[in-house]
Amino acid sequence: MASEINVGQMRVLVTGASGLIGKAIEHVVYHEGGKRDGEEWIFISSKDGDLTDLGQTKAVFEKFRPTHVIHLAAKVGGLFIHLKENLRFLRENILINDNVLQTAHETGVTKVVSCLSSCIFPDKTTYPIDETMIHDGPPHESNFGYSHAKRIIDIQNRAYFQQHGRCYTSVIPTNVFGPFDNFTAENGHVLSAVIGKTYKAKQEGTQVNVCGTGNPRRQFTYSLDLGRIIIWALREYKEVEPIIASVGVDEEITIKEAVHMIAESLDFKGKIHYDTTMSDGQMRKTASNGKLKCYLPDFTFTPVNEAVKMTCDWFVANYDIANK
Ligand code: NAP
Ligand code: GFB
Repeated sequence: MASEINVGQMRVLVTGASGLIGKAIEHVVYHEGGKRDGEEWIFISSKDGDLTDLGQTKAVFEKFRPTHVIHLAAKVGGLFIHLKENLRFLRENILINDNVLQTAHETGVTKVVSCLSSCIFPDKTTYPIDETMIHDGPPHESNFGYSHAKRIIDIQNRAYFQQHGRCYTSVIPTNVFGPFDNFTAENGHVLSAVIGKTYKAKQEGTQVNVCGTGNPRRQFTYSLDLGRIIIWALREYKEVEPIIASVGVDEEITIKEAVHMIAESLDFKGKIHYDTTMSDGQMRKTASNGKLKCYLPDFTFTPVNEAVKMTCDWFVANYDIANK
């Protein structure tokens, strides 16, 4: 399925722009020359309107009148908040996505790029996973609420194309990290949570407690790299079907390797303790970026150790404003 897109005068609304990926897109647009002539970019957060509420969503679209939308707004978090709040992840994300996509359609938005996640793929599968496999079996139990809500975006995109010819599409990131992440121990994803915990342990001269065995494997993608890909997708990617936006399968590392990169970046010399009573979550979800590489053969990802170092440096330099 491919649709014609009219790129020229664009008023781009970025929902969820105060978060990790929104901040990365804002950086690319304003500090890497990402903004082109004829483009206007609008970055909004929940302060501009609660997108779980249809009336507030309509008011946001009436106020900003976008022609294009990058839809990032979502209830997001690491493994441990998912384990506690599957229902909330399911309901809030279903509401946000339905309100945004339907309002975009009703107000004539030409293109929407939404974010899925590699955790939504079937848990029992063959590797590497690719874009054709999203609906092939149940997702991992730890985040089934979020995963089903995200899968429905893909169904909605196909339905908006079938019934209305809309080019509403999605990208599928793997684990993302970078400046402006959620560094809290309770709700953060692994890299940001462990950065926050390691920094604190260094200040207090204590050990770092890492959850689980450290054996699960993840593909970690730097938020700035993802921001560049999402902007490309908004302008150039014409398929309704999703595209995996991630470092390649060869870049996959264990949690333990990631923790060691953090310790090195923060110059932490203390003890690292693995609490094996805590969940490992999904052991792997290795995803192929082969489709992306066909479209963008020259795209280079920031090596994970360099990106971890830059994120640690950002955290230390911005400790006062970081969400920790
Ligand atoms: P994030 O840092 O948690 O930011 C979430 C954003 O959504 C914030 O701007 C937040 O606004 C907004 N938001 C939440 N609830 C809202 C509501 N009811 N109404 C309006 N806005 C609301 O998330 P992120 O990591 O940047 O993720 C962006 C997108 O990428 C999400 O769709 C996520 O599912 C997807 N994704 C993320 C990862 C990852 O590893 N982080 C991986 C794969 C996919 P406030 O700041 O005002 O609350
Ligand atoms: O990033 P994360 O929370 O989520 O990573 P997922 C979880 C993995 O890191 C598990 C280990 O193996 C944990 O045992 N881990 C170690 C920690 N220490 C910590 C810690 O302090 N905090 C956290 N959070 N983990 C998420 C999904 O899965 O992937 C989301 O739940 C989202 O839906 C995201 O899509 C991209 O990679 O397991």
